[in-house]
Amino acid sequence: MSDKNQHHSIVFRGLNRRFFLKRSTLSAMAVALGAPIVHAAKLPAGYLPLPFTVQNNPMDGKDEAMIIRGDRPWNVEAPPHLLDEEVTTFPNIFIRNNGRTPQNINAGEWTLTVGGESVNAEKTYSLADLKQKFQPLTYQLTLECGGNGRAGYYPPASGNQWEEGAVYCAEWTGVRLRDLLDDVGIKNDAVYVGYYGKDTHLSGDPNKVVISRGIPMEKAQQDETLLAWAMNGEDMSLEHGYPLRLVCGGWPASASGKWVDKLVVRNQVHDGPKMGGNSYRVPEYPVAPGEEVPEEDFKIIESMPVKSLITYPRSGAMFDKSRKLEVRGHAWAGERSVTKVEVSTDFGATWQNCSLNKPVNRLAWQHWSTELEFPLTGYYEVWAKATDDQGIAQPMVIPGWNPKGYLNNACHRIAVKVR
Ligand SMILES: Nc1nc2c(c(=O)[nH]1)N[C@H]1C(S)=C(S)[C@@H](COP(=O)(O)O)O[C@H]1N2
Ligand SMILES: [Mo]
Repeated sequence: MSDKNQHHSIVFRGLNRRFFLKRSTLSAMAVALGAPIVHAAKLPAGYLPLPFTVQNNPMDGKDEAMIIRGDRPWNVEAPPHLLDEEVTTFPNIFIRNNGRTPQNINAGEWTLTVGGESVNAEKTYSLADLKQKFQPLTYQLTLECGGNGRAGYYPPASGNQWEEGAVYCAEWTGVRLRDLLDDVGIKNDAVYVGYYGKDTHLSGDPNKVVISRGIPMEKAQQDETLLAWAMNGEDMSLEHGYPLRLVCGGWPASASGKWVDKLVVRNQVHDGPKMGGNSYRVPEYPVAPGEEVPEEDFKIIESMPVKSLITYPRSGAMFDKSRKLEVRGHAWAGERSVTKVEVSTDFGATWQNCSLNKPVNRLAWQHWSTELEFPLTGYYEVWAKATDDQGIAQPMVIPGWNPKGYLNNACHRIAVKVR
């Protein structure tokens, strides 16, 4: 980023969540945008046109590639237009590491041990055992980081400042965790399955566990919960968990352990690193922005909320007035399915229904599309809003602030300029 842009981003980030729009500033903004804001009168209070709220002005057309949020550990997200594929492929897949990627993996020697106080006896499998003993299955499963959208919160929450792109839906092949647990033999008191992976702690201490999260038995025993070795028909990429990872679609992706070499079946809620405190947990009740919340008032995030993305066109697209514009993207809703996607071109004053596909299987994201017309020259935004099968819709404004900035499922919006 050039110095000039950096300066802009700081100024505009400051304005981002605090600035209350005065009508008198609209004309100044139109000058900055180089176009009249067509539905300016409908801009809700507290909203700024998109270019004034994000780090990279979409009108620059510069956000081409994957966005690096951190290099130690390695954290990378996709700009939404790189998520346009129906099934996300490498390298358009976000990477979220809490420690260091394991090196020199030998898949031929890889083993998975299933232990913990709620197994009858510990058992160890090679990858070949897993592939031969159990029925392999393939599902498309959506993984979204619990902190996706964190950058939208004010006051800012600590952690990677994810915008929209810490989500993907890949096709995973592996065996059911349930089949494996049946083979091991578990006790009646089992309540949780936790994972351990081979990544190493940033401190370099080989005895320190990076992250060890888990899922309740009910999620562990779902048809779609897999121990997967393949992504999109190939060995999965190293960064995404090669040679074996847990995949728990629809839940915060932190439940989907990468480089898994040990599972523990627990007679209590798993208590590994990043299961407690405010990690992947949210207050049990709404809190005021910036409020301190006592640790005992947090609950573990389970199913992710309804959400959608506009993946085409890219934000900042410029096109001619006479053209009809195809707009498309994906929508997902954790354990639920999405029943409706709507788009608005007048800042949410009116909405138009989109066509929406059924998921190819449970927990896969769904594709939506529609055609839009823009009758006037100027600056527009396209907003997308999904509704789940329980009638819950995405909020148009940032939802409940929480200390770690999880679960921001506010409507995605893009900027378009019509000439
Ligand atoms: N072993 C291990 N598994 C892990 C993590 C990790 O740091 N180490 N990060 C978790 C988090 S927080 C997320 S969001 C997802 C990211 O998966 P991805 O890198 O395939 O996108 O992996 C999860 N599994
Ligand atoms: Mo995450």
